[in-house]
Amino acid sequence: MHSPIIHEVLAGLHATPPFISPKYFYDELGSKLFEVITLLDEYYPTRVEKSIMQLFQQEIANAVHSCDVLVDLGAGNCVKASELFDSIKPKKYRALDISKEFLELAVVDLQKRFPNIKMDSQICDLNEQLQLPDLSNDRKLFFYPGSSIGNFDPDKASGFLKNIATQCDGQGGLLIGVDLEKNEQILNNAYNDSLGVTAAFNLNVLRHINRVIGSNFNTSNWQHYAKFNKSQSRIEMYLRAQQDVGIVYPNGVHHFKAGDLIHTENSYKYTQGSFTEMLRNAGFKNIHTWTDANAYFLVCYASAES
Ligand code: AVI
Repeated sequence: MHSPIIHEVLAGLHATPPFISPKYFYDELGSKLFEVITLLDEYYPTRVEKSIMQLFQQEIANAVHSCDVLVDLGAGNCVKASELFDSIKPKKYRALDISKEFLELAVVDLQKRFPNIKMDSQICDLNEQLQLPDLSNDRKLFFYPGSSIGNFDPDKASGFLKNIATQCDGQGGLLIGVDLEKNEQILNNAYNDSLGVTAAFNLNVLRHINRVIGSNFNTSNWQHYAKFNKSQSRIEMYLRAQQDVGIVYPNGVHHFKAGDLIHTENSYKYTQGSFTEMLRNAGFKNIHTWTDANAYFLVCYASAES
């Protein structure tokens, strides 16, 4: 019998079309590769989001008003949240992420720089129901930057936002960054960078899967493929088999033909209107929005208070 995790991964590989959950991108190397992606010329979201956060720092702080605890959903290296500390002045900081080693090191480092903010970390998979031990009475500012919301399908994204609105329990809110629809070439370039870092990030998922299920994927047999799907308004990322391959795992083998695709990620792009409507439908009462001069990216503060 396979463990539930192995079972889940194998079910994805045997599905039509085959898929691997994007959560498997973020092992130690994958988290580092993602950090490098955020520095690439073509990958504008991180840079543009940062410029919006800086330009409107005071307006954002005024909208947020006060914050007992900053709950960082998908903290990564915690840099983005730390850039809010001076203006938002949280009393506590809770960093959530799926990648344990990476997160714990980042929080230890951050605590040294900000000794007056109480900090802790929580390993969690945001695909599962969110639980926040010990924070039930605190006024929370949820922070979900980087357009990670775009990696959920819209139904799942709605459910996630509803869950956050419920956790706010009538106080505090959500500060969130969302990538906007734009020229297709700019979108395609952002996921097909000239240094091949996104390709390495995508291929690395196979190394992670080998460790998780004991398979023998060879990254040199696979190629990165990413393209904007206009009708769904999303970047789709795949790994394409370059030749016929048989993947061996304990108790089985799975054959892929040359040209077969494994789907690894969707990255949905929203319009300002479609996203703010989603926030309202989730139960948030007041929505503040900020964008850049090119309208590439949107930052929203969705307040749970009327
Ligand atoms: C984490 N997430 C918002 C990134 C995105 O743009 O969808 C992940 C990524 N995939 C390829 N490049 C970056």
